[in-house]
Parts: sequence; structure tokens; C-alpha cells
Amino acid sequence: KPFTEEQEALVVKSWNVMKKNSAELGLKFFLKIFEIAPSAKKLFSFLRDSTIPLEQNPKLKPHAMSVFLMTCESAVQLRKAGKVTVRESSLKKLGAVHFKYGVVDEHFEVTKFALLDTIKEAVPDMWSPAMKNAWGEAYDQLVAAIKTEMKPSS
Ligand code: HEM
Ligand code: ISQ
Repeated sequence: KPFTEEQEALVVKSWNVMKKNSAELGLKFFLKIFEIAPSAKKLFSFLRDSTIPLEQNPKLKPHAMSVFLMTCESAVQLRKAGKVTVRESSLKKLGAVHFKYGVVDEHFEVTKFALLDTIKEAVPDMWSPAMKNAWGEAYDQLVAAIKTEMKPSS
């Protein structure tokens, strides 16, 4: 079924509110993932090789925000084009990086749960089943696109 203008609007409007608070949001998002899947922490080189506390790590926020931003962009593309259109070169890179760092299906599921939970807490007044569905669909389609490129880079 097509991704509607209403679904796109739900994603974009909540992201526009959330991005003003991106530092706190990014930390919460990471903490939720590691709460459910503590072993996932070892996947991230900038956490694994670091002695500074998680909440002070400068790489954390930009990394977490890229997941939100790309999922939001995925919603826009789904509505416009009916599919996720990350530039082919960057999709290849994304697939290769996630393959190389050992990301598996369960990680994508945990991250989806953490993403939706973070949004729910960030915009409680806007949150609805329709909003959950819109973000979930945009995320699923983006992950599907990344997974098609999850193979060793040549
Ligand atoms: C790296 C996005 C899902 C773990 C990255 C990068 C981006 C990104 C943009 C940086 C790539 C680069 O270096 O050029 C996304 C998006 C996701 C997603 C959009 C889902 C829609 C996941 C999941 C995990 C994960 C589920 C595992 C829990 C990692 C790791 C790296 C990475 C370990 C490498 C970090 C490092 O440099 O040490 N991701 N990611 N990603 N991602 Fe994801
Ligand atoms: C997945 N890939 C890169 C960065 C991330 C930050 C937070 C949660 C998931 C992520």
C-alpha cells in the first residue's frame, strides 16, 4: 500500500519538533538500544575504543541523529517516489559499513523499537498509532534498502 501524504506529514512534523532537542534525544536513543541489547555497544568503534563516559562522547549525537534524519528522508521519498532512493553510492557504503561492523537482523529490530519509543517520549502530545505506523514503515523500507547492500565491499 502506498505511503500517503498524511503519513509523510506525521513524520516530518514530529521530526521538526524533535530536532530542536537532538542532543538529549540522541543519548536517549542510544541508551534504549543498549538497555535492550547491551552487546550492541561493542559494535560502535567510537564507544568501544573510548574511555570517556557515553553521555560525553562527541560522536554520539551526530550518529544517532543520522538515523532519525535518514528515516525522515525515507518517509519523504516513499511518498514522492513510492520507494527509498538513497544515492546508490551512499547506499552501498551504508550496506558495507553495517555488514563490516557485524550488524544483524536483531539489531535492526531493537533499533526500530528504540526509535519508536524515543519518538513517543519526545512528542507525547502528537504520538498516535498512525504516527507510530508512519515512522515504522519509513524505517522498515530504509532498512530493507540497506540490507540489499549488506555484503562485503569489493
Ligand atoms: C554506521 C545509519 C542501523 C550500527 C552508520 C552510519 C550511518 C548509519 C549513516 C555511518 C556510516 C559511515 O561511516 O559512512 C544507519 C541507519 C540505520 C542504521 C539509517 C537504520 C535505518 C543500524 C543498526 C545498528 C547500526 C540497527 C546496530 C545496532 C552501526 C555501526 C556503525 C554504523 C556499528 C559504524 C560505527 C563506527 O564508525 O564505529 N549507521 N544505521 N546501525 N551503524 Fe548504523
Ligand atoms: C545506527 N547506526 C549508526 C548510528 C546509530 C546511532 C544510534 C542508534 C543507531 C545507530
